[in-house]
Amino acid sequence: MKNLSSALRNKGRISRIAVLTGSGISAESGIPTFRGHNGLWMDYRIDDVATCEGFKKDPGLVWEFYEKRRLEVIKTKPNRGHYAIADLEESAVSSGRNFTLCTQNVDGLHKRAGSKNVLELHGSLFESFCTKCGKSAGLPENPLPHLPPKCQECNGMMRPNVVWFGEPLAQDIIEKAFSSMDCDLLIIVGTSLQVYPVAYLPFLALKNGAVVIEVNITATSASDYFVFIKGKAGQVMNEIADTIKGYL
Ligand code: BJW
Ligand code: ZN
Repeated sequence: MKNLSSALRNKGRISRIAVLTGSGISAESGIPTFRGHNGLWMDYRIDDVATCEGFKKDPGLVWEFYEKRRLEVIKTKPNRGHYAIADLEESAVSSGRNFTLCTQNVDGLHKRAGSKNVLELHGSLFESFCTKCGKSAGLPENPLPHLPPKCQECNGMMRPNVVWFGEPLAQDIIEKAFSSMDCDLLIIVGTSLQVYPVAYLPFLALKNGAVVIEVNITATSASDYFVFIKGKAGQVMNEIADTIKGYL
């Protein structure tokens, strides 16, 4: 943690902290990541399950994909990485600091770990909305009786509230995420930074003068720009959070 300590010492007062997470933080809870060996995209074609066109072609298949993942997530628990971030938020906020957690994950594990100010940039496995009238509906903790589910209001077809390729991110959420990059410290955890517009966020933080640290088991193509800490999130995040707390 020497590099982190010296970067924080040079930075001075840390008033605004942002965290950006990806699927790697949930890997130690047993949830698969997307890319690479054992990633979800090895077993499913993006075009089939993560685009509007795929949904129009075979909504049943897409619902099965998300139903399976939702039911798996319900059986899992947040891990030490999620808890370390929630704990850091609590310390930061109680010391009068600003704290925002931007996550690309749809698994809800950060909220279950106690994180409060969470922006779910790519939606949630636990929400759906109607393709006809737009009405939102939560999804239960048990299997849905029929797939695809129907809207209670207009009988239209519901879809998962997740952001697929080619779709815009919710404007209010991405605007808040961009604003949160006006920070003193950004911690990136467990993302390959291959998906836009999220992959722009760390560069905005750098432009704003933030110390940017990246936690990952392997370097990404952007690691050279950051203070890179190699390790599993669940194993290193506690020490990182403790180091940061020393500078609050
Ligand atoms: C560990 C670990 C451990 C493992 N500890 N680490 C500009 C340039 C180029 C392309 C584009 C661009 N702008 C838009 C695009 C197109 C596209 C895009 O980015 N394509 C790229 C692939 C090139 N983007 C979009 O289409 C986005 N929409 C958009 O921009 O709309 C514009 C628009 C405007 C107006 C009108 C219309 C459109 C939408 C992107 C949506 C992405 N959605 C998904 C699916 C969400 C739902 C679901 O979950 O099914 O989001 S794709 C998938 O990737 C998911 C993830 O959130 C996202 C990121 O993946 P993540 O989390 O980084 O996972 P991995 O697997 O890649 O990485 C895991 C990492 O963890 C690895 O690095 C491991 O090493 C590490 N790791 N274990 C620490 N224990
Ligand atoms: Zn409806």
